[in-house]
Amino acid sequence: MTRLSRASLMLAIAMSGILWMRTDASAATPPVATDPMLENPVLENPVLEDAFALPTPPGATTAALYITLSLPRGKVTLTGASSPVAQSIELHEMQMHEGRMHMRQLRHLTLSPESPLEMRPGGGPHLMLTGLTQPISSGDEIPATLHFQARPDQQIRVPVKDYSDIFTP
Ligand SMILES: [Cu+2]
Repeated sequence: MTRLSRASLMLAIAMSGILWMRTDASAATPPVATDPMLENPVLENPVLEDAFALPTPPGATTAALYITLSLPRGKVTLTGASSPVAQSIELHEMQMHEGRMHMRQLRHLTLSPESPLEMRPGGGPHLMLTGLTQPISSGDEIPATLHFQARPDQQIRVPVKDYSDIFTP
């Protein structure tokens, strides 16, 4: 390589650097709607609705808590819950197995726009308050916190309904 061509190569590299910097700087201007960056999923928080708990029979130390979680976009994982009125809140799922209802503990529950988490009595997922520090009666309101993966905690106040409000004849 001659001295001249090396110099022109260096110039070309320098020029390309300037061009690249210009391109980079223009990328910092507000992106247009077709920018693929805008189509990246945004970390949205789940929408919480219809939370309620059921009263405990005398002497019971557990209570079920139901809530509907939905999400406009993306995916979110419920990793747990806590409440000052219970030692812990477990994620449970009711499943029919050989003709009998079984309850098993889950580590987490994932929801997406296509599959919201609709907790209802009588089957499927629910939250189980265990080690209740006090009995739960209809008309009470239980404070609780839901924990999510890569999302902030969400505080909820859960009304305790009466069985007759839930199980209509
Ligand atoms: Cu349960």
